[in-house]
Amino acid sequence: MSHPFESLPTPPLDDELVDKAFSRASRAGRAKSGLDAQSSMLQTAANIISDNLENVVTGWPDLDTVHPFYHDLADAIVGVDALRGHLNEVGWASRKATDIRTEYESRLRGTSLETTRKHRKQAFARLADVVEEVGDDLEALMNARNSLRSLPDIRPDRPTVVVAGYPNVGKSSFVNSITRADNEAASYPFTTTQVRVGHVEHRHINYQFVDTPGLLDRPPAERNPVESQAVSALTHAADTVLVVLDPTGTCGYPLDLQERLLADIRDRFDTPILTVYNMLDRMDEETRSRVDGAYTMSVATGEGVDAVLDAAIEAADYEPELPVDEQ
Ligand SMILES: Nc1nc2c(ncn2[C@@H]2O[C@H](COP(=O)(O)OP(=O)(O)OP(=O)(O)O)[C@@H](O)[C@H]2O)c(=O)[nH]1
Ligand SMILES: [Mg+2]
Repeated sequence: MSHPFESLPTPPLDDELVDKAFSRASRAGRAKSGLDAQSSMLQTAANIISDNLENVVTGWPDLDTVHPFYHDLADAIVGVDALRGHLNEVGWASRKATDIRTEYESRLRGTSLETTRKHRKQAFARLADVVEEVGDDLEALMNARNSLRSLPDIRPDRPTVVVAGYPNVGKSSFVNSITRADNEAASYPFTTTQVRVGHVEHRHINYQFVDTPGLLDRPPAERNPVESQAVSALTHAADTVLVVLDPTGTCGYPLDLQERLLADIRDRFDTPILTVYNMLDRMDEETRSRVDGAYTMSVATGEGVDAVLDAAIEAADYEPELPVDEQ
């Protein structure tokens, strides 16, 4: 498993679940006769409803204990409080189905077949109501599942370099040039561009480089609440932030704007921040002297790229945790 929301089960919709429960129940009923048939129908229908609803709830990871990166990400995408609310409702409905079964089981006992059948029908109507009551919750959980299952595979416990900077400064070019060809590209539901996660192997440790189009590429004030929450998620995953700047203006943004973003990122992250001036191949003498002493590179020619990579890996400074309890 790669991330905690990857294998969420598909919740049934309310109509589907009621149909399934009642058709299994009538099959179970046909195998018996008289009072036994009615009681078997009740048990089957209630159990199917109760079990299926319970499986919906247990299929979700515990939102209190998932890594804060995934917690904040889920919050950005679907809202954790809303999610909790839907799961609580479905859990309630599962228990309610069992309660209805218990309640009617005792009523079915020792009555005439006609009364038994009447009670059983009443029980079915109440079961259907209970499921219908959580129909909206099931639908919301279905949507949440669809939004969360195909997230980019970022493992927050691994050393992670978040690559930030204005659009067109060369973030993706850098990540592509240093990482394996099989980089995973995936979309977050809140960015229009694709998030890429590149992997670099260094001394048997896998470092993740996360490209962040649409998130860390402009002033915080221009981010909507969902994007801000996603940035918050990134603060839990990042071990260092590499801010790429283009001092030549090729990207279309003046350097002072880009440097303001750098200051914002320093405020937001309490990890080491590494800055690199890209487009070295396009810098004139004046620009070169302006950035003298800082990291510079040209992704286009490859100059300086390895040094930046080494610096990023060192800044991420990953020390594998030693097992505390060796037995
Ligand atoms: N001359 C020159 N061009 C570069 C360099 N690095 C990147 N480019 C070019 O700049 C353009 C933008 O590069 P990208 O890597 O797409 O920039 P980005 O930061 O990922 O942009 P967004 O994804 O829009 O945020 C591309 O056409 C690159 O080929 C460089 O060092 N020198
Ligand atoms: Mg890009």
